This record gives sequence, C-alpha cells and structure tokens, in this order.
Amino acid sequence: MLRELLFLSIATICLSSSIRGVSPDRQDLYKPDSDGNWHCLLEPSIKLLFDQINDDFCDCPDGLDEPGTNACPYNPEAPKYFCANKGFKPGHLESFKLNDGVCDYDVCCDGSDEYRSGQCPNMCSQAQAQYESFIAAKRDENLKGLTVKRNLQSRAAELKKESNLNIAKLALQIKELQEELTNLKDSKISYSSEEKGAINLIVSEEELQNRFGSHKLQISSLQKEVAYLEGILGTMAQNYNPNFNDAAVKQAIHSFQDYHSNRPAKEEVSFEIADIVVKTQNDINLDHRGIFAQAPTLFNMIHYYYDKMIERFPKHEKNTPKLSSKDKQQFQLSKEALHVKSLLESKQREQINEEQKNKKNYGEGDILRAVEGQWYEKSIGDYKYKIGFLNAIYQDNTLVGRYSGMDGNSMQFVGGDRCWNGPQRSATVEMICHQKYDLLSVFEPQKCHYQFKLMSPLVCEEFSEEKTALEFTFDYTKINK
Ligand code: MAN
Repeated sequence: MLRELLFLSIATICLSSSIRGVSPDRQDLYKPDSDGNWHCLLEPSIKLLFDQINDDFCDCPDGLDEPGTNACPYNPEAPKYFCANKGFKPGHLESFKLNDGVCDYDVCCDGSDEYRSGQCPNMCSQAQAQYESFIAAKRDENLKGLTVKRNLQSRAAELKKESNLNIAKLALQIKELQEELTNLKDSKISYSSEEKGAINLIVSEEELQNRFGSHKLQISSLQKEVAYLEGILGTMAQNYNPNFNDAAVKQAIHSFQDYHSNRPAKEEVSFEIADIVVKTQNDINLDHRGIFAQAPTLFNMIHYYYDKMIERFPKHEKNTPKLSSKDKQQFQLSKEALHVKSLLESKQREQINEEQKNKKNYGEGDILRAVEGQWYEKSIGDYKYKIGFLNAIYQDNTLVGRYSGMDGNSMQFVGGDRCWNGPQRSATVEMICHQKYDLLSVFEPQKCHYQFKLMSPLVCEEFSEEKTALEFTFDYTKINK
C-alpha cells in the first residue's frame, strides 16, 4: 500500500513537471518504474532512486542521469542541455556551460542555463526580433544577388549559343574550304621541287601578322619575367649581408653579377608587319645569284621565286621571260590553292580554340561564361590580389595559380609559382552569395595554399530560411534592458 502511494506520488510529480534539460521527445525515457526507481539508460542494470536524476551527482557511467546539471564529465556524444526558449526556438547547450555565471543567450535566450542564480532574465522576445530582422535583411540581400545572377545566367546562355553557332559555322566553312581545295588540287598541276619551295613561301599577310603578333606577346611576357627576376636578384645583390658567411647566397650573387656585366645590349625588335613587308614592286631588290639583297619580305620573295620559275619555261625572246597563258592559269590555280589551304588551316585552328574553350569548366549552368576575362582585385595585408575568372590569381606579381575548375561553390587554381623550398602555389576561392563582388579574406592554412572568400552573385540560390537560420547569432550588444 505504501509502495503504491509512493509510486502514485512520483507519477504525479512526473506528469506535472518535466525533467530539466531533457527535450520533450526524450522525456519518456525519464519515467520511474513501478517501484518508483529509474535505470541508467545505457546500463539498465544500474538502478537509482527516481530523485537521483539531476541531483548534481553523477551516478550513471553514461552521465545521462544528470541532463540538467554539470555533475557528469562532458560527453560530446550525449544529448545536450535542452532550453525551451518559449517565444523563440529551442536550443541545446553543452553541460559545462550550465551555471557558470555567463548568460548563453545565443543558445538559451530564456536564461535557463543559469537557473541556480537566476541572473539571466528571459531575452527570447528580443532574440526573436533580432532573428526576424536578420532573416528579412538576408532575404532582401539574397533577392538582389539572385537578380544579378539571373542576368548573368542569360548572358552565359547567350554566349554558349553564340559559341555553338560559331562552331557550327566553322565546321561548315571548313567543309566548303576542303571541297574547294580538293577541286583546286584536282586540276593536276605538277611542279618541280624548286617551284614547290617557292609556292610554300607564299603565306598571307594576315597569317604573318598573326604569327608575329603571338611571338611579340610571348617575348614581351618573357621580358617582363626576366625584368622581375633581375629586380629581385638586384635587390638581393645590393642589400645582402656580406658578413654573413652563406656560401649559397654569395655564389648566387657572384653569378648574378657576372650575368649582369656580360649580358649583351638589348636590341629593339620590330614586329609590325608593315615594317617588314615591302608593299610595292619598286622596293624589290634582288641580286641575280638568288640571294636577297635586302630583308626577305613577302613581296620580294614572291617576285624572286616567280622570276625563277619563269626562267625555266621556254623563252620567246631573250631576257624577256614570258609564261604561256596555260602556265599562267596553272600558276594562278596553285596560288589560289595555297590561299585556300592557309584559310582552311586558320579556320581549323579557330575551331580547335573554340572547342577547347567550350571544354572549360564553367561551373553550374555554365555561369562563369558571363564573367570570362573579368578581373577582380583588392589589397589585403601586404599584398594586392588579382583574381581572373577562368584565368589566374596573382599575389602582386607572383602567380598563385591558374584556373583548373569548379568544386561546388569554389573555384580551384593550381600550378602557381613555386614557393622558396616549397610546393607550387595553389588556391581555392570560396564564393558566398552577394549582389556585389568583394574579397572578404585570404588565409594561407598550409604554406603556399591560399583560401580566398569572395562575395559574388555567381553562387546565389533561392532563399532558404532553414539554411540562413544556421548563420544567425544573438547580438549581445543590441540587448535592451
Ligand atoms: C611570399 C608570399 C607568401 C608565401 C611565401 C613563401 O612571401 O607568397 O604568401 O607564404 O612567399 O615563401
């Protein structure tokens, strides 16, 4: 009878009050048995009196008999202290933060973590207000970012369409040129090897201009690199400490000084095709031993070999070489074939370039097409960083890496300049949704691997309150007392 009464009274207590620190879905685990006892949850063989729960003494090896105190050693696997936070959303706090004299409002806005002193008044209505304005601001920001992204997406789609059209157009042009070339070749003109040599030299002026242009770019980039390295070594040669007996440094400086005093004077090289090609017949000046008396330009080469060819045909009058009309026609055909061949090769190169460009990793929905060729730069700490979309990253003049692809919301850059006694530089650029670009931070977690955080509209997605809520933190500075 006494036992029944005891059970009835414990059961009544249980019904009327919940166990402190336990979430509603786990309250059922904290019920007494018919004898008014309770068993450790992971080791039910250990029996406790029901009121040993939360008695500030750790009885169970799993520590689960103290869900609302700091009596048991902290177990990261165990459920955390539950605060109901009425008027806001529930929180879960590490047990070692209970009754430590600090109001953990970012988790327990109801102040229940300091229940012994009662020093933390309930701030849940303020937490709710802060949360609502945080979410509203984020929603607005997200909408603006998403609008920018939508425009970028349409631009990217247009560019993709243009590229596909260009590829299709090139394929057609290539086919037509191939057919034209076959027809021209079918005219069965045969030339001696000397004549063939002459014809092979006939390249279009445009082709020459392209080749010179690309060499010019390569040379100027190499010149910049050399000047940069010479600058570094020059500074080292001037400022090194000669009293410090470092054989490697001394050796390097002597070699640099030798190099510097013995290097030949720089010559200016002209790459303007107009400077090289002599455009009128008047300028042609060949000697009769077959040697060019002046620089071999496009026109004097054609003229020279043309003269050579007609010398081989029967002459009607001494010193006035003439081609028969059939020969002229053949020569004309051959010139056309060469022109078509050079055009065909240039279209084929264009096709390869366009196809290679198309194979780049432009990220989800090809969005990066819209920013290809754009650069973003900002100085952080001692360096100016330049980020080129689908291109490269520079730390001042140091190459941090070249674009290698996207991984989720991050752009990857690899194969940068090698670190002194270390690896080649590389970088990850994590993008965070925002309507404008802004480099938030650069961090070098491992030597010469850089982590950038870049705000950008490229990665904005439909707003999710659930995800955004995870970023919310209670702002203690805005508490109205
Ligand atoms: C330079 C910079 C640094 C890098 C060191 C490594 O100073 O590129 O970021 O850590 O080189 O030597």
